[in-house]
Amino acid sequence: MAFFYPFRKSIIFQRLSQLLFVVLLFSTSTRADDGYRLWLKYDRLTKVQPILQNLQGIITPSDSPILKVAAEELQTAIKGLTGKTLAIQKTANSASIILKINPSEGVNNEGYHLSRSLGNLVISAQTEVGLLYGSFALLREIQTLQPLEKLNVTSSPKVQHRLLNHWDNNNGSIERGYAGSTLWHWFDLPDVIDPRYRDYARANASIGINGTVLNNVNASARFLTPEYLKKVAALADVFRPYGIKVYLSVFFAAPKTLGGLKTSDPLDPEVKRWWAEKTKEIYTLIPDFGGYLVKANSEGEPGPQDYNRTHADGARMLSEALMPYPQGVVMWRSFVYKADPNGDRFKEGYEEFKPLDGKFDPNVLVQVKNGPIDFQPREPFHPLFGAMPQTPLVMEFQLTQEYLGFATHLAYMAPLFKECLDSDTYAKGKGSTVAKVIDGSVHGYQKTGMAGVANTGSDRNWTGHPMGQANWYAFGRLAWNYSLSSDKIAEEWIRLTLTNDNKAVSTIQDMMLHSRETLVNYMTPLGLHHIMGNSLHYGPNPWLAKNARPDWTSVYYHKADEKGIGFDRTESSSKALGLYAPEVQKQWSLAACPPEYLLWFHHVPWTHPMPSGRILWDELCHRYYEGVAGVARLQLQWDSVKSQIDPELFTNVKGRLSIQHREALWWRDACVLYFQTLSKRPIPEGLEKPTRTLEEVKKLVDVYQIR
Ligand code: BDP
Repeated sequence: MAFFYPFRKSIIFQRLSQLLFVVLLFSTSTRADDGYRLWLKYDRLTKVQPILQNLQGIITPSDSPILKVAAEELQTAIKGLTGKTLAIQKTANSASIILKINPSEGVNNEGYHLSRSLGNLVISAQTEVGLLYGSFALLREIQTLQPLEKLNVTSSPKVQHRLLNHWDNNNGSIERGYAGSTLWHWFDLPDVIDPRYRDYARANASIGINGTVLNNVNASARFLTPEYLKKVAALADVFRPYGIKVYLSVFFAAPKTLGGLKTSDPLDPEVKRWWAEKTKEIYTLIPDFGGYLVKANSEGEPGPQDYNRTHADGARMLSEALMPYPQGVVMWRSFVYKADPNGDRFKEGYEEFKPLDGKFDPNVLVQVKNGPIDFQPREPFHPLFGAMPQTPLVMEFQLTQEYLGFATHLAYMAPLFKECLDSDTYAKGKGSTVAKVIDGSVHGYQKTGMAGVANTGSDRNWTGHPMGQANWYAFGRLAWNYSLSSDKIAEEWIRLTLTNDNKAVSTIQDMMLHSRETLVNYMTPLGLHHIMGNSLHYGPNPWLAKNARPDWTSVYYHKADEKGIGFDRTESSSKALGLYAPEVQKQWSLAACPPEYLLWFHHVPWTHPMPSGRILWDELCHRYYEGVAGVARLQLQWDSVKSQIDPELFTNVKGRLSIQHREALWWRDACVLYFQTLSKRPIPEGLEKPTRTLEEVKKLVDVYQIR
């Protein structure tokens, strides 16, 4: 026995170490996913298609910075996905991924064509940047398990300027940012280049975003100092090989505050000279600088009206400074509104900008928020779309969830974006959708653009809520091609980011597709809007009646009284509905208005009959309750996919959903109990009564408002 003992011991030792190895192996293969890699994970495929197995090389026509980036991305991705290292070469002698410039390829200057030729996968485009986009598109095909044998994809972006707008400040904070602080380390730049800048550029290029406005629209003049311009130039250098241009938001009064001039009057020759010189200084450092974004005479920002000039005069001052640089544009925002207790904020952007149509230079685009008020969970499309035939309009969406539960609530926003883009303006008859206004096909705009206010920040997973990444992804995909459907984009994102398991994919897709409507139900159903927490814009606050401005209260918007609820925007009151084409007016008239938009346009009695057969009050209650039930369903669905999701990511989303459920109840109780003080009607039968009083719910809001 004694003889065998050491032997047995060594067997046990061997077995133990084998076990340890397996445990280690297992724990690395299920290593927690912190979300940093976004939709560019490139984890090993469980089944590798034969055509991929046979690949040997990547053929690229040159090693220019853009093609180097494209080839290296392909190389890294294929290595991760299949385990094979492909050699980057100039000529093909075996099955390869071939990058090919073809000046007569039937795509536009950023488009691409993907095909298979024998054992090769071919990416062809008219330009290098087209090849870069094609490379990412090919990887998307591979990652989402599309059959490569049949590869034949042609795609060109429909919109030219596809931009993220960062509302980032030079002190590191982000206005309305919920995912940490700014990505840009202003104090370290230009000497220290955070590798994350490159990953940011990769992520954007992979979805076709080609520009980034680095700083807040409430801009600091500091970004125009020589010291900061060097930092901006350093970022531009990192982004350039990814086809991304940098832009800056500018502070209108900079000639005075930074330049020491007596005025910032846009017609003053000294002021014009100052901007011309500043612009020249920028282009010396950044030859492909994209241009300026301007918020003027809005929410206290200075602007041309301080000098009795118009927005067109202000824009001209900058467009003239940019004239020598053909790629530079001015994006002038239309988000303006006055503090008029008797007015209707809905109309103000329209009333100021419509008369200026035709008065802007050709290198100016007017940037319009998707809706007339402010990034609400649901808004009708902005009436300026379709009303500015001579002025290119940039669409501005908000990806950061200022009014949609910050980074805590799950709200997949592609359906919100699509709802606006697919709306018909009837500007030139049926089919003149907002999307077709934006892409220039309705009015023949020469310049086109779409902007998304970014939801990114320094959080390791970029967007705080892991599923918030899908909104960044969806924005890029829709800016490239607004015809894509919300469910197709969701499926892509899930397969790239979370799992390729078919059952889990369809469950998560269903969650995503219902999430926004669920949120509308528990926050602002039936066309209610802007009834959230004061200034913070979080949580319910429908009773808010006093503030620095009337249009910063809730009662201004819901106008609930003992008779009924809703903002009458018809002929008999604010007349805002009259800003739309007659066909649109008809579709939102009281007789035809879908319930989703009812209280946007009409003040209706609590007993108003609804299509469901209920009276309005009962319908309102039902929607609030349905919102809470919807979140409970999201929770169950998420629990059901647990085995297919990385544990860290699963727990993160699960925790956020449980907050969302608690807060949906908070919204429901707050709104139902408050509106009940006016409607004086019971909670409909079949719905359990809130277990707390209105006073108790009001206290919750107070806690959130403490600064
Ligand atoms: C509002 C935000 C505010 C922004 C403003 C804007 O509350 O922080 O500065 O929009 O878009 O939604 O200019």
